[in-house]
Amino acid sequence: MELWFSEPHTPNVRLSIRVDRQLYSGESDLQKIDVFESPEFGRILVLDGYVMLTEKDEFIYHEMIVHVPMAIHPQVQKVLVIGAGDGGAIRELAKYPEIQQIDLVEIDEEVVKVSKVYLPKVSCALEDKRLQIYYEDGLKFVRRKENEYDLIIVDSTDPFGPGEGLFTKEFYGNCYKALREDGIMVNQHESPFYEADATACMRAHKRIVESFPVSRVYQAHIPTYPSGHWLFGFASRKYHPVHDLDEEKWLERGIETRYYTPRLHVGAFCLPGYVEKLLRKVEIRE
Ligand code: AG3
Repeated sequence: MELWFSEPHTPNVRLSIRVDRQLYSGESDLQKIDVFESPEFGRILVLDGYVMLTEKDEFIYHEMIVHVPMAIHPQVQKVLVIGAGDGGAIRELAKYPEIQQIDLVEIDEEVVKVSKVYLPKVSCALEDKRLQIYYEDGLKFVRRKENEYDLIIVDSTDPFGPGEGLFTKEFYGNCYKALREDGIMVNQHESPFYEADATACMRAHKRIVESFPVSRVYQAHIPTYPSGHWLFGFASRKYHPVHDLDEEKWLERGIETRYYTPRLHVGAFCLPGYVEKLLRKVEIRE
């Protein structure tokens, strides 16, 4: 018998991945959690029917969400990560010795538990001594924070379900406040390609532009996400995402990456014409 996992990317398009078996299926208070084993992509973490990561392509997403801001900010000591209970972003952050503290705020403890058991290659740094995990809503957590973090990484799900609050104006405003005066916020920014995703993308961009003095978007190719073309938001209180890149300094650290390079960093901010146009539409401040 053939077993396939399918995620609808639009009402008319689906991505199907052949699976060998289902390793885990469960329901937390917040969402359905599934883990599959597949011949092409290795293990796959699925929340409420949507692919969060696969072992084969997660390095692209996690390297891009972490190393881009880390190569810009001269001295990141304290980081807040919201979402990301799978630990992929933490694994990349753990490569930086200068980081002293990482606060991870994950709304669903089950995601952490399942990832620790079924996704050891992704969750391997969740025992890092610098890491403190809080199981609560990121939206509420940032409300209480002021002038505390050098970097905030928003590794959310799509803008519906448990992750919805992480795409609101209130949330971005609170992230701004929670950052130190030269802090950076990076968020997963959806895809510009299919209409519904593009709308979500524009809405998020508008709210970030209104909340931060510097706000740019960069891209990566992530095969298992809708359309394979994915965006990230770079918002900052001070630093420019390209002009403030210190290529030599980043290379000196000798951090091993498979996707990210400082050369790619610069190129990632060069967006296709139609994406620039989409974003420009919402950049005009009234
Ligand atoms: N978070 C973003 C996943 C978005 C994927 N969307 C989809 N498949 N429709 C990924 C979490 C990885 N740490």
